[in-house]
Amino acid sequence: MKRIITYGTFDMLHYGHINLLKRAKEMGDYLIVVLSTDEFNWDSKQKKTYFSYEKRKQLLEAIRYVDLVIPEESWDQKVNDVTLYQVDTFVMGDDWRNQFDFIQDETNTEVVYLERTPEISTTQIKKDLNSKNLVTEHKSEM
Ligand code: C2G
Repeated sequence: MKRIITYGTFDMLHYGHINLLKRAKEMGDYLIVVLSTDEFNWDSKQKKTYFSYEKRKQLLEAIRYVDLVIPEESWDQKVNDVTLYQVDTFVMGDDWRNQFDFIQDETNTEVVYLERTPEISTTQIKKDLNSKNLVTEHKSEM
């Protein structure tokens, strides 16, 4: 059984995330998603997520491509994770290109970067929602 692993926050789940998870699963038989905890997001990524870890985990576990969701609590757990779970391939979007090549050097796990889905991001969704609110607020005052 070919085991794949990927990491992320997956806040406000969108089709860019789904495209990544679909392609990652197509590379093997079993996909592990290592999901950033609320504490890790805040302490290490300065990210305030809209959904809590439990809600983001629930969403991911409902996706047909995902076989297991475990917590990401530190930047430094990846080598242990791929060893413990006997992972064949580590997959990330190419916004992370070269950032995790050390995993290939230190373990038997292949590292693959997949092209990001353009235009969509959680940050963009938040920006668009804010700008639309401004427009609707303006209209309601007219
Ligand atoms: N992604 C994508 N296309 C998008 C948006 C995201 O392919 N339009 C991919 C990212 O490249 C990443 C995954 O979806 O591989 C999850 O994205 P985020 O939730 O933004 O994850 P990130 O904050 O980059 O955290 O230790 C690694 C970190 O946990 C990664």
